[in-house]
Amino acid sequence: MPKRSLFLLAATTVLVASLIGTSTPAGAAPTRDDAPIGTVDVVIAAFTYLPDPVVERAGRRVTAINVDSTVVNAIPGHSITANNGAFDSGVFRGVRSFRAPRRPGLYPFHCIVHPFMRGLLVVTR
Ligand SMILES: [Cu+2]
Repeated sequence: MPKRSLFLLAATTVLVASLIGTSTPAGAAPTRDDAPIGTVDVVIAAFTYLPDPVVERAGRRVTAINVDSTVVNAIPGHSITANNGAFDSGVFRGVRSFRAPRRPGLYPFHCIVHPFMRGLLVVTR
């Protein structure tokens, strides 16, 4: 892995940890469905979807953060688009949410801007 990717991964990890850390009061059990703003299910960094695969329960909200595309760089937004059309985040910068399919199964997805970006959403009951 190139040094730059490692840096981005480390920076992303810190970012996600701080987001999750501030979204859940101490001692409270997090509930994914009623997740407050700040809970992230998918991170897009260095043209990679993390984690791989993404796992979510049927019909739940999937929240993604794109840390690649900022106002100070020229990287266009990314999308999380199901290969079979079951969901589509649309192209976005920053944070975007969409609904996981209601039918459990394996949903390969890609970025419509960068077709080489591939991921898998595992939808559970
Ligand atoms: Cu992309």
